[in-house]
Amino acid sequence: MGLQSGMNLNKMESNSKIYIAGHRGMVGSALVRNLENKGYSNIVVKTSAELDLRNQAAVNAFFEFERPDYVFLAAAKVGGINANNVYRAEFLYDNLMIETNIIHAAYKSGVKKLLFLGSSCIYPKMAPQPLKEEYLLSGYLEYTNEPYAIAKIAGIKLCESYRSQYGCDFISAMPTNLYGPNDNYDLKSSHVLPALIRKMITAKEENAEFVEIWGTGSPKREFLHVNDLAEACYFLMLNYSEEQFVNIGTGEDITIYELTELVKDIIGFQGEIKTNPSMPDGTPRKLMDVSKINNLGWKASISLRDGIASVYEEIKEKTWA
Ligand code: GFB
Repeated sequence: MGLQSGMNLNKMESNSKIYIAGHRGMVGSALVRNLENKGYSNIVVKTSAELDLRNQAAVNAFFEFERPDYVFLAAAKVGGINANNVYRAEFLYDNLMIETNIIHAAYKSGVKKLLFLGSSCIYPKMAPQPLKEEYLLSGYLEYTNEPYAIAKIAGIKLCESYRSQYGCDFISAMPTNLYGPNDNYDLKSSHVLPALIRKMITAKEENAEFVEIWGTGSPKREFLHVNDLAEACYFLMLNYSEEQFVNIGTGEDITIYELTELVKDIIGFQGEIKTNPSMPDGTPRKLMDVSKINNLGWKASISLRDGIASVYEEIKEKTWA
């Protein structure tokens, strides 16, 4: 299959000014690494202390002053199932403010191209699997992450609407569950994979009899290494300029119990795995249909075992705060 029309109209050059919103996060930092490795030398970043992205006036002033050519919108309030479920107002408010301010300022200041990052939780809880892009808004959302999903759906619709009304080259990408360097290891707010790695390391050190996981262990999830995600975002920035968002994933999923066994094996913990059904399972399954990005010419390349092993190598000496 050929690339979509409109490709390469906006070719990022090595000296193009590129703003990466959220550069301290797992996704943003992977984007910075990826672009720097490719020789991009004019990358603009701001910490949240320097620029509060929820502040419209501050964001407008920043875009007026810096006038970036390209924007990767990876800034977001993120977390695992528990953080999404508990901090519902913050997940809705912060994410709506961040994306609305950036997308509107990008339009006003004449950004050449913007890539907005969403999440697989935008799909209806009971959508058929694998999740095709066209299933968006075809059913009810999963309760635990409904505020986050609503914010991310609004971001998709902003990009679509600014494209259709103003002709802005704003695209959206929906990654599956991510992991990699710079992840959050706080057991209350993290996603499942960093939580499992931390729990297994601690259990191994303490010679514990078991590790407890949340929920029943039966939900299925798909995991993508963030370096693969960064490569996919770069690919889309160069090669895709259409209204419809694009799924990014591996196209393979496993149960949380199987994931726990894999982490246990990699880390070498000898004890048992116990489930805790009093904690929520969330969506039963969210497997991305990745045929669109595969047909465009991009495929994930880091296997789950290799990816987890590399994260484990990086953090095994870490002391937990
Ligand atoms: O990764 P996770 O927090 O988020 O949880 P979601 C995935 C599954 O792992 C759930 C189970 O079924 C959890 O119950 N799990 C087992 C655990 N043990 C643990 C643990 O120790 N910690 C955590 N965190 N989970 C999030 C959404 O959903 O995924 C966001 O809330 C976002 O909106 C993100 O889309 C990618 O996959 O359930």
